[in-house]
Amino acid sequence: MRLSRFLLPTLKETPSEAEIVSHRLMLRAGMIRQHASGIYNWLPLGLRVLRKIEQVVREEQDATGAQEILMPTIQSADLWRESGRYDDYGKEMLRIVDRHERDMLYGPTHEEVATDVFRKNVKSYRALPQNLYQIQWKFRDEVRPRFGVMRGREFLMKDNYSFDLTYEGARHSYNKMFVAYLRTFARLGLKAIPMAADTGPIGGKLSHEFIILADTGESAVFCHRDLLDKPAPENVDYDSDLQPLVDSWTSLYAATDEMHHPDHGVPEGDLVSARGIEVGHIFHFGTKYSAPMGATVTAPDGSSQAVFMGSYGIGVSRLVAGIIEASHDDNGIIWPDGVAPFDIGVINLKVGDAATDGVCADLYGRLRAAGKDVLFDDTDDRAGAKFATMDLIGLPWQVIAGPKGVAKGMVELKERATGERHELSIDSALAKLLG
Ligand code: P5A
Repeated sequence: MRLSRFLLPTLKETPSEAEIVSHRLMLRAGMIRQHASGIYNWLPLGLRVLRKIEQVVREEQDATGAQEILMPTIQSADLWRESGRYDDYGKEMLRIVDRHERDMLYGPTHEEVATDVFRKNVKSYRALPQNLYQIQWKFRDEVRPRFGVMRGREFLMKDNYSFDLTYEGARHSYNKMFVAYLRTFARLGLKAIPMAADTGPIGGKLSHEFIILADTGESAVFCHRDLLDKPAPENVDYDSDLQPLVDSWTSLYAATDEMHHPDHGVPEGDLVSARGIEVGHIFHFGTKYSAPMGATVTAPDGSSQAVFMGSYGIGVSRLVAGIIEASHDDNGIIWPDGVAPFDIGVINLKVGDAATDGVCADLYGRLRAAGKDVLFDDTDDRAGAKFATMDLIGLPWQVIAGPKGVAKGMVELKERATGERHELSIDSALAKLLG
């Protein structure tokens, strides 16, 4: 992509409405623009990051055997009357009346719709277990939308719904998601800690929140220090018994302040007290929805049985902000590999100089031919402004070409995370970037 053609409305000044660093940087880097309170436009740079995160989430879900579907954003209120949540959900639910005076709503979550899909399409225990997921927009009319996409009213969530014949089966489905979440957040460059959690309006008794530690986090959290350097599991066999692996995490104390209790048993020096951002939340709630909504299957003994269910959420749009909170410096964002909007920025320091133009065009072409996402700064801005923009938007690598270096056959390669710059021959720079 040529920067001269790319919609990248960066801001030099710090926007006054943004209280936390991720919100400031998302506005300054031209990733998002507010449409209304808690509702945002995603501009090209922001959407690229959102899509990259979605893809990591999707790959880790697919690896567990979960199947992707897409449910509607607008739902019928009747389903929520069946589950008994229509009146309970309160003012966070955006209620809509259609032209036929039917009560509708913009989905804040999809337990009812998923249960309805299941009950209409699965009749026998033989089809179990099932785990269906989607990546879909939600709307919650939050009292205090704030911090940009961190607490929006409209936000993107990955949500799954699992269906099992037995409690033990449901526990395995829960454990699969527990492990998949550890892997997903690690791939996004985040250290997310599972913590015993309150179930709120989703319900059930068993629940974990996945929390990343950040000073700007909305909740106070407490955990055993050993959780901070516990590595995420690799090479997982999702058909094996995952309970020992899950226990190795949950046996170390971790709780959000609602669940924190004074007799936690952790020696004082080992207890970390910090602030955190909730990036995921998993629930097991048994037959809370399947029983009232009649989501039953025929069991092996011929009886009709309500299925055991769980639901599992990841805040995909919140993660964009969460990753920035965890990875930035005074100059801007530092994207971890795998979520960066482009892999490499190519900077032409002297547009119009034939030799420099030629080297840049060559680099741009060869990097793209090798499958890299490249942002090519072909504008005639000052060098200082170009460097500032590239640092602000945080691409992992920058290749800088100017007439002096080009005359010697050299370019500069800068790694955003370390700030290290090296002068290299064009071929060595390419080898390093493609190696
Ligand atoms: C689980 C999947 C649920 O809604 N039903 C379907 C369950 N859980 S949850 O904890 O309420 O939300 C899941 C994740 O969504 C993110 N999230 C938000 N992100 C941005 N703005 C919001 N207002 C918001 N509310 C929730 C969180 O990451 C949460 O863990």
